[in-house]
Amino acid sequence: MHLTAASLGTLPSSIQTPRYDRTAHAPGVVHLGLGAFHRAHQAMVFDQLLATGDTRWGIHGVGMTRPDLVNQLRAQDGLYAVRVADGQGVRWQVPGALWRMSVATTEREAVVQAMAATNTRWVTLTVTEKGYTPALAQLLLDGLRLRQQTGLPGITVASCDNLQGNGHKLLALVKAAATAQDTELLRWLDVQCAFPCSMVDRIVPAATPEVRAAAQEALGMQDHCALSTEGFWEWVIEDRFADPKDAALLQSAGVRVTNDVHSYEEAKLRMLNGSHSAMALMGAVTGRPFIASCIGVPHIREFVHRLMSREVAPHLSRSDWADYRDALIARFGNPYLKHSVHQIATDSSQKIPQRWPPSVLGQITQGASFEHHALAAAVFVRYTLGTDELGQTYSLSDPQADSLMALGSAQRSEPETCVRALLAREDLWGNALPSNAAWTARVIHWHQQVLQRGVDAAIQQLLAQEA
Ligand code: CS2
Repeated sequence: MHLTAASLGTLPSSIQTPRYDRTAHAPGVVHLGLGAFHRAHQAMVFDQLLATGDTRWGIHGVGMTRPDLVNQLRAQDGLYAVRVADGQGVRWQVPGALWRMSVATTEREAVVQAMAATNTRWVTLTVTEKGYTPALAQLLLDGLRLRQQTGLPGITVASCDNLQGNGHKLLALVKAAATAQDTELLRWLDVQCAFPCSMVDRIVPAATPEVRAAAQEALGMQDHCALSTEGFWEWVIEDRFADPKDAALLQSAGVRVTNDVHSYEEAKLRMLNGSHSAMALMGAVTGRPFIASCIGVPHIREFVHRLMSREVAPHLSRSDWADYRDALIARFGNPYLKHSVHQIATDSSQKIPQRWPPSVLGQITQGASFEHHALAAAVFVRYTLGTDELGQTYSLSDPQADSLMALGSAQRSEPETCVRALLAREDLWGNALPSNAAWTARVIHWHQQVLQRGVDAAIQQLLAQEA
């Protein structure tokens, strides 16, 4: 037996399940990007709203590229279990907000129609950093145009990806896809639709066989789509909605609605995601498989603590950063989250620009040390070799994989040339860092240490030097 609407009633009573009717209403939300993150974060917030009797938060989930996942979810009627586990305890929940599913690549018309459906009030997006393409803009524009032509009201379109100013970026992308014939549509977009910026946070590793086995044990049936996450979640969204009444509703479900998303976004991207990328690359090169295995090593833990305290925090507008840092270090150590370093190292070329350069530039402006970021950048260069320090090979999963590996391939024979070539790329470092001689010199220094003595010794040397 596996998890479906029909088998829901036979689950153990300890498992929280949806008690509302999942079939009587059309979805009110179209979500693009049906990965693990959305299903264990926003889908659970919408589940909470549905549980209050507000029927407008059912989701039409769109897998951007993965028909296999959509097929599995369809076979389970959109149901899946989530293990919520940390030092506070372990519980399982089956959220019920996912009502319909489509695949963007093969069922594009269904997605356009869904965005233009009468009941649709929101479009949310978690399509990852590399997903912000003209093709995405065209898809959104086609849906919105159909809505406007049908005379339907505007909607809220909320980007929830790890990009600074994500709402502004999405609106600009959509507008760039418009043609000369779209003047009316653009006016309608400005007046009737809202593109709020938002910051979403919850650590949700990609599903693993281990989690599926734990689900089978807890549920007493198979669940091919089971996920694992932590208790913590945060969603901060700009107070800018097509329907202003949504602000109070979201707040009632624990969402923070504010006009200052920026300070939450920058803190999250540079503290959480910035540390994540540094640890992921260190773990990948030293052969440590998970974030928890990295933060469990005293010198890596100390490195991350100092990276955040000394090089990130001085440039944040969020004043409670010390509590935030300590909470993050505890979250990274959650033993239930087998968060693979190679998963986080995926798409590093798209992630680093948001995560590291703003802090480095802040330190440069203040004449302060950026050694921790320089070492992290050196480890990134080392990572492009595709072989860890134990001699095991791995492949780079990154839209820039070929060019990164080509630049990094000669690093044992010509280390300095390789570092210079990688640091010269403005797509990674922005336009100010590539010409900064001090930054380049320190990354070259740490890269030499990493190659000669290994990542762990380089970290220990840095800690001793900067004590
Ligand atoms: C991670 C994020 O994979 C990554 O790049 O840094 O997915 C991280 O787990 C989330 O942003 C946490 O909210």
